Amino acid sequence: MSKNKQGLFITFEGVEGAGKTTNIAFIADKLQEAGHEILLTREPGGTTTGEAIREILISKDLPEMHHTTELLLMFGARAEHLHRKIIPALEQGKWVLCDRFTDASYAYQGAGRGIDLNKIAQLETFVQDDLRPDYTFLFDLEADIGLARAQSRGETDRFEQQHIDFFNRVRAQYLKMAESDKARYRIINAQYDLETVQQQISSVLDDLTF
Ligand code: Z5A
Repeated sequence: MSKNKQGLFITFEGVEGAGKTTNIAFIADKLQEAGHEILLTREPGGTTTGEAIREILISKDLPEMHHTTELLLMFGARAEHLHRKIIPALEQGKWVLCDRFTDASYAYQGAGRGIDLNKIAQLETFVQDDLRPDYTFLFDLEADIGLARAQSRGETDRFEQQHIDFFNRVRAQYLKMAESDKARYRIINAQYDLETVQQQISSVLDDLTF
């Protein structure tokens, strides 16, 4: 998809409340200190159109959405994000740190909603061609602990209202993907306190020879 990719594409995944948002900021600071130019972004969202699609996706005020619609909206926002933001940044040599990406579609729409993973793979190829993250940090913790952390912040969104079984399937799918692609995935045990989690992150960053 991009023959001129010079930067690195790093994504962050996990069940809700796992600490992605908190720790991406920590990682961005470390990488900037090391002299890298960073683009910090998120999915669904990242562009004006993508953020508008995000509002539809997380809204509790709209009628129940068909699972196929949800999947296609995720990939619609992703196409916009890739072409307008991610690919241009990678071509400029920036390191793109993205809070969730296509692995979330496999975990939530695939394992969570029950959509055939092969259909998601077809969309992945259609929208991304051969572009895949270079590295993915999986913040792993038991789904009920993550949900409790997320809920302690206040109002829940449409996804956070799902049954715990849904999030257990999401977590299992993430762990399966991490197991099958050890070169790309780095698993962070996110059940510990923030300081311990950030020690793990620092050691992964050191290993990746940043
Ligand atoms: N989604 C999808 O279905 N398909 C897709 O393809 C994509 C997304 C791309 C919105 O994503 C929804 O979109 C998401 C999946 C779906 N479902 N939901 N909900 P999102 O990434 O914006 O939403 P999120 O996963 O819910 O983010 P989050 O709840 O903000 O989680 P987080 O970023 O991993 O956690 P955090 O905000 O950093 O931390 C949560 C709280 O825990 C906060 O108060 C922290 O201070 C606290 N925290 C963090 N770390 C710790 C530790 N170590 N100990 C104690 N407390 C901690």
